[in-house]
Amino acid sequence: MKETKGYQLTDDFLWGGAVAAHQLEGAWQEDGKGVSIADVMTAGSKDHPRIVTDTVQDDQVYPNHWGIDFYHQYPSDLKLFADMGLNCFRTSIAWTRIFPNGDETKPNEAGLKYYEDLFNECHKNGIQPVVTLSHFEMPYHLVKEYGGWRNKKLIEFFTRFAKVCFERFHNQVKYWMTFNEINNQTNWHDPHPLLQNSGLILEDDDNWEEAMFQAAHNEFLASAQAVTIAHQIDDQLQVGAMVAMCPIYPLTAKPEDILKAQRAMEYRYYFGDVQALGEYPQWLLNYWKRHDYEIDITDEDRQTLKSGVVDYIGFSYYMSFATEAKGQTNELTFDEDHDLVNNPYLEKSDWGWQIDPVGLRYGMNWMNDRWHKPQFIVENGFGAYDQLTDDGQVHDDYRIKYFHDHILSMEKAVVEDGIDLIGYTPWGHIDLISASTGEMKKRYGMIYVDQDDLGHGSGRRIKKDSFFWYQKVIASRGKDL
Ligand code: BGP
Repeated sequence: MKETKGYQLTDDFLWGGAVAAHQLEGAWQEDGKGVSIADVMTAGSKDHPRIVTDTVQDDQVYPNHWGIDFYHQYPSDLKLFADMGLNCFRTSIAWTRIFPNGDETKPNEAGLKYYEDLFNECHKNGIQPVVTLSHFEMPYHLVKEYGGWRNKKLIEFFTRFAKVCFERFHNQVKYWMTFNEINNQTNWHDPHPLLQNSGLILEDDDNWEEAMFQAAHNEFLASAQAVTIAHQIDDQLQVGAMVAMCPIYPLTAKPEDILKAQRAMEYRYYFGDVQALGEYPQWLLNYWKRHDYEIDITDEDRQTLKSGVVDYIGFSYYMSFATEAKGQTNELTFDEDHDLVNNPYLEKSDWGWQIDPVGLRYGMNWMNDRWHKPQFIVENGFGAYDQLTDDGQVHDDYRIKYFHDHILSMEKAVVEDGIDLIGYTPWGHIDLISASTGEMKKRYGMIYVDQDDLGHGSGRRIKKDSFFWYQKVIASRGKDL
């Protein structure tokens, strides 16, 4: 390991870990929980996205049904997190535990009680919960009955859910986020990720992009209204956006490549413009016109967006992208399937994710220049095939190196560049189900969970080498890297 010393961050800096309800809780049918979109996604593989089946079928594997059984094991898991030194813990509330179908008017008390107990247990362990309202899941009923987020009715359902949560948990949870990685719906054009982000199942005659813009607009409205409601309930509450930040570099200094990369950034991050600045950028209005898209946006909508701008920018950071102009293309689009090129300066994970600690600092500065909001790194991490060795341990020095380099880069952004950063919660600090593959074998944790892709195994929790390393980092407030 390199012996680099980091910068010591202030005492109020939040050091945590991050998970999402459907990737670790399991208990998919307990205490009145309804069926969420995550419950109808089967396991996939590295190359094949997870498949959505209309109803749960006996011959398919649905890993979210069992997760890592956090639903029952959270008291002992939280002790482990406290042992690691975490002072915050990012998780999400499964919408279907509170409103099983999504369109009820009365919440499910058993679901509320579960999260109340969970958050109490966090505080008992000196850990403050940080909560995402919709992390890649929503009631499946809202997809089937209403067509997902393209339907404006969902705004009412979501804000009711948000209000119930703020009212019940405002004394336990200060930092909230509305939609996880809201901008990831621009990435791929097949139905699966759109379902994950916006509950859209595309019909043959749908224009995916127009549907996506409309769904995103409805999510923006729901998010902005949630911000306003939260502040009315308790002016101490902080409600953030959550974007997936993967800076997009031009492959070369050729002006067309630079323009292409700039346009790709505009396209991928306009979500932050709307949520942080409260308005759409002009290029996008022009783009809709050029494509004859009719997005339903009223003057009242514009007002809602302006008055409900977020308090901070939560973001995930795993990698950077690179792109190049192909032919005459300078259109404002970016599609991971066609526009990504290999960056020869970077190494990749086993899943092809380019490892780029410098990109974290670059991305933070880019967002700071543009949105002028405090930031919160709510995901960062390294997915790998970990091995439990004969000594019963996991020697994950590759993960320690990844965290070392990224935390150092983050500290430079804070101390040298002056970015206002609330905290850092590495992704999946305990092994859980991968969102993209539905498998266990893509592991991010600093705590190993003895379980395979089919849910077999003892479920035992084992501290990896990275656990002890991160424990030291937190204890020294980021200095001892
Ligand atoms: C983000 C999601 C998480 C998470 C992470 C790692 O996109 O917010 O839910 O899973 O990426 O991705 P994966 O699990 O696909 O490796």
